[in-house]
Amino acid sequence: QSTKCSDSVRASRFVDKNRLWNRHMEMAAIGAIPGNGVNRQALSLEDIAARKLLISWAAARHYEIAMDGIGNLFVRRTGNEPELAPVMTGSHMDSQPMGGRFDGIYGVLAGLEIMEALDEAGVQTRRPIDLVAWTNEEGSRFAPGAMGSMVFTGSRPLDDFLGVKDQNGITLSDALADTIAAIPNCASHEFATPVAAYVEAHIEQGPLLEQSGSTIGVVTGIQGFRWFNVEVTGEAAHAGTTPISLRRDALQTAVACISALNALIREETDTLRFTIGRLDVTPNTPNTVPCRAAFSIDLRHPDQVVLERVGDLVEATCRTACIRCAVKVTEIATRSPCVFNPSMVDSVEEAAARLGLPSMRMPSGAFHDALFMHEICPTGMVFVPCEKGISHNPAENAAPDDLVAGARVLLATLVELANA
Ligand code: HGY
Ligand code: MN
Ligand code: MN
Ligand code: MN
Repeated sequence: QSTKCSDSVRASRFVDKNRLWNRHMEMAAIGAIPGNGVNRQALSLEDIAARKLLISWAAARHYEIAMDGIGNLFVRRTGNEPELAPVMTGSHMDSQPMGGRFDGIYGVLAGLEIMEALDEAGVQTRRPIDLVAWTNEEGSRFAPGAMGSMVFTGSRPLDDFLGVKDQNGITLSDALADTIAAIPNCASHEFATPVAAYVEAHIEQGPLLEQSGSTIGVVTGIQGFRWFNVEVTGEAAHAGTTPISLRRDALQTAVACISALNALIREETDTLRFTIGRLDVTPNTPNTVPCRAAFSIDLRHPDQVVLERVGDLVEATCRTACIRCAVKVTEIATRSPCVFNPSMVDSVEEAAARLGLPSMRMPSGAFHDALFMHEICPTGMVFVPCEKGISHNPAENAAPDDLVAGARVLLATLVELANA
């Protein structure tokens, strides 16, 4: 083994299981909800508190801290050749409104943990190592998700998102300004700075790893997705006096659209993922015929051809189902499936092998910021199991031993890349 390689195995022993677990519990106390869950939505007071906590830990180690124009938070552990492009790791700290204690935050805390382990092992790397906490990966408050990594990588301009409103009518621009103001004296970070390689650690959010008995998921790629908003406009009317034949009932039309879409989806194989997670009704009272109904569509598949074919049928299907209303279908985000660079997949697999950890290759059903980082640099992911594959649910759970194993693989992978 090269000295660097044995360095990474030796340093991986400094990854501290208790420190990693206790930090998860400290973070989980921010926005805690019943059932061991968290509600820490993007750019909320809870997100700001989590950012401040992360900064306090990073500042204690004298790492450099910076934030870019969409609030992505960067922590740098410098290298012997600081002018070189860094290797980067990270994930997100924002959660679903009924989220779990590990989705996203694990990748951020594992990234911080490996930096501290390298300090304690006295290991320096050629390249700097950057940790990033991406803004708004979930897209639950401000849709779509992965805004931070989309803007950083240049996939979408910041201007596309500044006017997006949450359900209380607050714009992303205002929430972002409040977040940046709450974290003063933060150095600024540019978009699209060079990155030598990116590796993200994440819980699998599915059952395959746990079922297989492997500890480490060597992620081979991420399926593609298309997000749509469907807005139906009808006419408000009195529930008691208006005959059915005269109604322009937006909710009835939305229900008709949804059943037509379900009929379309039933023709497809079960590898297609189709979710209507949000339905807003206006005025949302029992005795007024709804004048507006809007619903979300989250469509995913590993094959771009299927994603295009089915996604392209959404608008026509809704139009046909319409009953005397206006229907507006907007595609708010899309990303083709990605297959990670084979050398990155090998790096993660070899790191797990060097550490004697059982691993299996697998695709990701969930999207991650890695899906966008893949566009600008060699990218890989390390999965660890989560209990029964439950995620986006307060019951989401992971075992301390698995979390530390994933962090050790992350360390060993990043050290190799940072010395390449
Ligand atoms: O929706 C996703 O795939 C991610 O968990 N936000
Ligand atoms: Mn996530
Ligand atoms: Mn998620
Ligand atoms: Mn993610």
